[in-house]
Amino acid sequence: MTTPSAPPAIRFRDQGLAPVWERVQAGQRLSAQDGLACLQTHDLLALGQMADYVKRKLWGDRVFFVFNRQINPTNLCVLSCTFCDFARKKGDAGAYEMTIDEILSRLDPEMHEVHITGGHHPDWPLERYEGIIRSIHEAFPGIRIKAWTASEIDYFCKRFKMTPEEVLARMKAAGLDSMPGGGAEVFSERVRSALFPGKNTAGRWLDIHRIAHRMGIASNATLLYGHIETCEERIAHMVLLRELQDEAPGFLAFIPLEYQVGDTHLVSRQASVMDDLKTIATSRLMLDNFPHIKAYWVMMGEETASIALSFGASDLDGTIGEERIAHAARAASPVGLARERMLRLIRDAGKVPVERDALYHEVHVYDD
Ligand code: V47
Repeated sequence: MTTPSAPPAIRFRDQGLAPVWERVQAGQRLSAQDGLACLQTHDLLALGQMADYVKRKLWGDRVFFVFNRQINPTNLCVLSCTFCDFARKKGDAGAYEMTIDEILSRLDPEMHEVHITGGHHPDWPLERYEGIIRSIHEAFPGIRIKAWTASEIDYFCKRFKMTPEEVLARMKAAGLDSMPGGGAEVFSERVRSALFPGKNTAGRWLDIHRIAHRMGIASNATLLYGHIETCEERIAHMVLLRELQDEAPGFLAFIPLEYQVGDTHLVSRQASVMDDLKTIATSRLMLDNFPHIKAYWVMMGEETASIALSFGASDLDGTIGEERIAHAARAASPVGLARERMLRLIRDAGKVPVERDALYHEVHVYDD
């Protein structure tokens, strides 16, 4: 927490936002109706000022990032989600499986996080997934391991006839520190049955994160937006996450993931920069119990992510190294960024870069 800054004098073009601002200044929780007013407004600058006020109260000018590596151990997947360009079936061109040695060769002891997620492999045993965590933990004890989405945990439970508690206890004993926020997509039965009918329900995703938090495993939460979902569904998703965070705290960051059109073409064009910034700002205002909102540069692009740092975002994710999920859908961003480029993105936005680990422990403040 930093010293609260005085609320800015906001000139509203959309007077519908004025009562929202009253509530934000009074520190009151926003309703779903308020969230909709934010997401649907054309008064982007007023919305951004409100979200920036909340972000500054929490973190001042500081913006977090991590020197990390993303590992996607396989793209073989039993699911057939219609938004995904990454998954392959056995024998498909481009299908791959990484060995543990290949995974270890991508890591460097200077890193502070490895983010691991991949396809739901048709026949890897649990020991293979557990072995990935254990081998990394043994070879690089200083790297914090953020691995397996709730979707993957749900898949392990079904395949190996185990409870989430049993699977998570095995992973934790092997060296798991936290869980990424993927697999949440949009908490809407309508969208689930249209786009990812084989995947976990919203209730199951939330249950697994509840269990993880109670076991002392921190996690993140995502929202896949910019396809067939409605504004109401985006807001309902945020409300469910906020309720879970009240009940079983443990979320570190919320990450809106901009759908990459790629070859799946659920819609004809990518979400606009306006939509990206409104989603970031609205989530900062709605998720009053989440420490961080992450501007994921891989999917929204570096330029929009840098602007998002003045619209409520307090985290840029990391250097990543070799991202494959968004790039399978032809994301225009680079596959990784050097630490110096992260620093420049944050400084160009007039912010102070803070390097962190996966659990948001500070590693270095670049305030010189
Ligand atoms: O769950 C798949 C999404 C997610 C596409 O926790 C797509 O710190 C856009 O969860 N366009 C995996 N998105 C990535 C993820 C993530 C990313 C960054 C940080 C964190 C974190 C988590 O990627 C999947 C799915 O929602 N996805 N295909 C696509 N075409």
